[in-house]
Amino acid sequence: MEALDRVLVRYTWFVALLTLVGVAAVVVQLGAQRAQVGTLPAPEATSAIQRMEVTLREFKFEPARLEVPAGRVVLVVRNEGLIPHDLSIPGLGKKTDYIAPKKEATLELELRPGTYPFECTVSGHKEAGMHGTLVVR
Ligand SMILES: [Cu+2]
Repeated sequence: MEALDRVLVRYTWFVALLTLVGVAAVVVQLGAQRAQVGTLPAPEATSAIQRMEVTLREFKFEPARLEVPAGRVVLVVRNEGLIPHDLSIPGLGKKTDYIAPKKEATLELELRPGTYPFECTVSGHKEAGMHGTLVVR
């Protein structure tokens, strides 16, 4: 019987040791998670990217004049017309794909101060009024 007691005591110690190791692992993991949360980018870093919207219709851009400070801009281009259109800014070498009615596209722009004309490249649309000006301050 004495031998069995000794085995039980040893087993109890073993279980206690395993439990301690387990608790220590959880504590280390929680600490690591907190450290990760601490390294998330500050909100100011993302708010520096401007967002601008322009709507396409037959045959105009709304608004036709866009003004924005220099820097990074995401231009959201939404087609509220009845046929496909696009938005091209030749001075920046940027252009959306043709956008189907009720769909939108985005252009990510890195803008320097200046004046950049934009237009729809579908044949005849620019002449019909689909052109505008992007002014970067
Ligand atoms: Cu068009």
